[in-house]
Amino acid sequence: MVANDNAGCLMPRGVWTTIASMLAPTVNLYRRLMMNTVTLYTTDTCPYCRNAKSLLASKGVAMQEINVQRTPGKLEEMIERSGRRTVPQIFVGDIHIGGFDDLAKLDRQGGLMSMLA
Ligand SMILES: N[C@@H](CCC(=O)N[C@@H](CS)C(=O)NCC(=O)O)C(=O)O
Repeated sequence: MVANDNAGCLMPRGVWTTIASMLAPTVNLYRRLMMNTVTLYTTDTCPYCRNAKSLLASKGVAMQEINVQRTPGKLEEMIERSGRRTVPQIFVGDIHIGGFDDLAKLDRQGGLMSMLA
């Protein structure tokens, strides 16, 4: 019996390779965007949140803001992801930066823009 080197596939191997290479640029772009996405957990009244947003905006950094007061479940998510209860909590991709003080320190040390480059 001849070995079937396409075992388990419905199409010849070359077709899958072609599809994978066509999708690769999109997948890489998506991965890069997700890695660099800045997420801030905030509340409406928090001055540290305002400071963090101003700092990021002054650097031209796009951010995703999650208001933990207005969005059910998000306070719990923030605490789970960061281990902290104060706002803001800031992430670059999945990397936890911390609060505003931590963000400002990272920026002073030149680390923020290099994380986002
Ligand atoms: N050092 C922190 C201070 C953050 C902070 O104190 N946030 C206040 C709101 S502006 C807070 O979450 N207070 C609630 C608490 O302390 O439990 C930072 O820079 O982010």
